Amino acid sequence: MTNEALSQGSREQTDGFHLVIDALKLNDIDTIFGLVGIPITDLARLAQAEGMRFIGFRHEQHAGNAAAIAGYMTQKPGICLTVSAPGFLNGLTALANATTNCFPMILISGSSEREIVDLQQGDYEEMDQLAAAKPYAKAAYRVLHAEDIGVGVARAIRAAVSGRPGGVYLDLPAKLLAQSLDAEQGRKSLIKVVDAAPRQIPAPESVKRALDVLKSAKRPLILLGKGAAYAQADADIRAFVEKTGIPYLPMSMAKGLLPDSHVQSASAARSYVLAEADVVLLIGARLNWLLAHGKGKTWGSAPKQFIQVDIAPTEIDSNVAIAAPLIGDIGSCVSALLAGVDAGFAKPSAEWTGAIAERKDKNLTKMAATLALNPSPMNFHSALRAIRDVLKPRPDIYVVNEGANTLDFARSIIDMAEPRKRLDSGTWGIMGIGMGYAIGAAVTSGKPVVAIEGDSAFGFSGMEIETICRYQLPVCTIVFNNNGVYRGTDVNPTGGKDVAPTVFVKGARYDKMIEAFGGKGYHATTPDELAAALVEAIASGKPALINAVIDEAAGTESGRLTNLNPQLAAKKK
Ligand code: ADP
Ligand code: TPW
Repeated sequence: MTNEALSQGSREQTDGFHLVIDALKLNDIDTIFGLVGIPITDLARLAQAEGMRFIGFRHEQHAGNAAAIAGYMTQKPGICLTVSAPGFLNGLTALANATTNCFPMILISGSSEREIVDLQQGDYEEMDQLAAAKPYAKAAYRVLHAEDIGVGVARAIRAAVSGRPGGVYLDLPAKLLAQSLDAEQGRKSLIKVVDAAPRQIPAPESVKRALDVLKSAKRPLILLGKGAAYAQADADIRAFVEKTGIPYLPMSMAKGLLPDSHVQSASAARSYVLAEADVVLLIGARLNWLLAHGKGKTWGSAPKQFIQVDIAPTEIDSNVAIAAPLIGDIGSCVSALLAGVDAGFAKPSAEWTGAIAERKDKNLTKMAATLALNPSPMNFHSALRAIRDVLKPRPDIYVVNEGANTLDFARSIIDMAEPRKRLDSGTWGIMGIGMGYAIGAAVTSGKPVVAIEGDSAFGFSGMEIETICRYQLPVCTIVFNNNGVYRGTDVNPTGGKDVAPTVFVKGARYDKMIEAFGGKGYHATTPDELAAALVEAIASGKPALINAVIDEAAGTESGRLTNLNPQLAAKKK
């Protein structure tokens, strides 16, 4: 061997595996949520060896949901790592959900041999993952050469968090991970992303137009969406709401941005304010199905003008005409609006705020009476009253929530007092986010999590209670057990052996499931038992599951969304 070859051989080498981890770490990413297998097992091992946290799941969808919610909480992309084809597809649901909800995450999947995949020659877990990811992701990239890993990771980070946040797919073929490269050259190829989500300052004329429309209002209303919560402009948003004195409505994940007990919250008079407002200022909320597309009966007959603050210009006019679009990041837009609230800005009339207060009082009194009842078996209201009372002095606790009735009732009964603490089914009304979000929130924050789950909703991610036990996370899951999807009372009209499509095993003991993994199970049949179990579970800081037995006849089909079910147009003879 020549001297030159010797010195070449002794030069430090790196490889694709190391470069991926180095690139993530260089960008302050410290956690990977994933599930191992060919070709990424060593990537997970290496991440751990290099000081990152690797949280292993039982199904990729939940790893992806954990990554997405970590992204929402931190404004840094959450990372989900999966194997090829089936693992990738399992993670893709979470990626699509993240994109739909505007949460920044990166799905990194190993993939098979490009040459074989592209000629469709039948490789192990063969699939054109890049093509499959594209329609469901904000962006999708594939890296073929080790020296491009730095660029690939940098582009993925920037695409995930800049502008409207979303899910990004990064395809890493097996061959890439094993490629070796001179270590120095490798180091130089990495990119530390500078100002990944730059501020986007709104145009002054747009700010003026928005303020002019707002000043013209007789019955103004502010709608806060989860984009406003994501933006972490909490102090300015609160200052703007309070300085203007305008009543506001939080969308479900914006609850807590201002405490739900705030005097200006119009939540308890929601239908009234949506119908009666004449100028509506949307901050980080889309006029999608959750807001009846900004039209129809929900919005009343009086003419309405919308002002919309959003980072995505194409969101404007998506459903109805927007009189004053304000494009920019919410922090910059709200601070510009706040600066424009001068002495000449009149607070809303006492007639408007008084009418809202009257409705609120009436509705809250009615709700209090319903909540005070103690039916046996428990219903959604009495169970949620118990949970509400335990959570009230603990605003630091994260609340994860999914189901139909369980979601709808918990959203209105459980008050939130801190921003970004309520994590739920979001834009799609998806079932299956429960344990993934709970794990993501607990791992990211180190804070306790209470997951309030319909029994059907829980089933989608229930196996992840093993993950919760394995990492000893402070997560208490409460399963609202009413024996089925929505309720448990349907019968098979044929009298046949199969139960009705909505019905589960009656009297299931979900609490026994967690005991299999060393967690603490509770069986609660009354609000007192439920409250006692929850107090103990939270105090322990350990994994727990409460099987809360709810009247199987309580609740309605699809909860609040009964009207979205298409009706049978014809009856078969
Ligand atoms: P909700 O479901 O709570 O009504 P949506 O998810 O429908 O909220 O809307 C969130 C909106 O917020 C999206 O249109 C998104 O583009 C926008 N958004 C997200 N982050 C920011 C930000 N930092 N600045 C401005 N707009 C943002
Ligand atoms: C991925 C459809 C909406 S709500 C729901 C289903 C199956 C469960 C309702 O029963 P649960 O709640 O959880 O017991 P409750 O409080 O009414 O008793 N698949 C996906 N997402 C959705 N939304 C569905 C199916 C659905």
